Amino acid sequence: MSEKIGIGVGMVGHAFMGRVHSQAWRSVGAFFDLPLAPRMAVLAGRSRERASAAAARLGWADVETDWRKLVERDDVQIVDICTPGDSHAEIAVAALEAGKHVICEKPLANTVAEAEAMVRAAASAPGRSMVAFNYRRVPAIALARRYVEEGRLGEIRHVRAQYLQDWIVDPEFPLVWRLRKDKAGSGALGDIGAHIIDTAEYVTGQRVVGVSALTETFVKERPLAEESAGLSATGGAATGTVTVDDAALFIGRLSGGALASFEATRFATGRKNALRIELNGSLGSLAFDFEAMNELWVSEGDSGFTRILVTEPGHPYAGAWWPPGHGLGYEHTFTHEIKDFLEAIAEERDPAPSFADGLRVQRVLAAVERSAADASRYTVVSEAS
Ligand code: SOE
Repeated sequence: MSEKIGIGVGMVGHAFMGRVHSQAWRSVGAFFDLPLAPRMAVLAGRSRERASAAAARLGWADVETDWRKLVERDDVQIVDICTPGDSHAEIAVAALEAGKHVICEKPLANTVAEAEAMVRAAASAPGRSMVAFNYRRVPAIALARRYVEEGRLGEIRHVRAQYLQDWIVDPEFPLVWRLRKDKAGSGALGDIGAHIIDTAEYVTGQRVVGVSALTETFVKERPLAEESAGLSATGGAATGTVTVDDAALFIGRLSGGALASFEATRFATGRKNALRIELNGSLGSLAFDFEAMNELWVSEGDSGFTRILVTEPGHPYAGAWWPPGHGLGYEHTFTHEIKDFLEAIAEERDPAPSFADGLRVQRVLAAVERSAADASRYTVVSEAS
């Protein structure tokens, strides 16, 4: 085994994304033979008590209560941003200017202007930067891309992408930060729609070049959140206004000529984390659903769909883990992301998806919002009663 060079990591935020990133930093070196050995140097969170408890539980050596202190530390070479979108740009730009490598949760920022500032900072900084679209690192999705690259589907005509969740169907579910425009930028659109835009672009190798959209906020008032952890929360009697979309539907054209449809909703009762994509090409089709994430369905010729269990040693990432058929979970996608990020740093090349890729997705999100807000793009058939 080659000699490992240590690299210090500082992570900002320790909620759902912080927990899953910690798991990736902890386990990546045990499963992948990497040139760099990450050291979990410091975790930043505003409350010392809560950050210290999280650091002890998740494996971080030290704690800061101000992310600026973390960014300045000499034992930190990588800054991992796991905060809501309203702080991404400020932290990322400061970290890049301090010469650090940066990995940042999605969507890259809350606005196109912030994302552009991040891309500018990344372009002039020595550090490498990556936006954390983890679903690219699902073995079945990486295999789907391989099939498209090999030409096995022929010319791609249709892309059908959906991201379906149901965790806010209950109108009494509180107004957590993901339902506030000032914190999250947008709702289902940016939180999960961003993932399917990136997944569609990644798998097809094509860019979204135009969209037409509808968005809706079904529940407009919710109890204010008192406590929240991950996607669970409790609220009180006071209520507040939901300032983001609950669902976003849009159609689009891709740069290679494919027609695409996208649906992002947190109101798909019964669907928990159904990131789905189907591609139809001139020679074949592919279908994937994250709720059965170890499977890829493929149709070549006129065979109809058959299932591939994506757990063979030759499948992307799979060989590092368990024997065939034993399967991976959500957390592994983050381990793969960290592995790819560390390899890019060691090889002095830009990782993918880059901040520029994140900016492209941000521009699609903004175009969807513009389209949905433009009544002239919507043809009324009859007035809703
Ligand atoms: C909530 O919708 C959420 O946690 C997203 O924020 C994540 O990006 C997605 O992976 C799972 O769902």
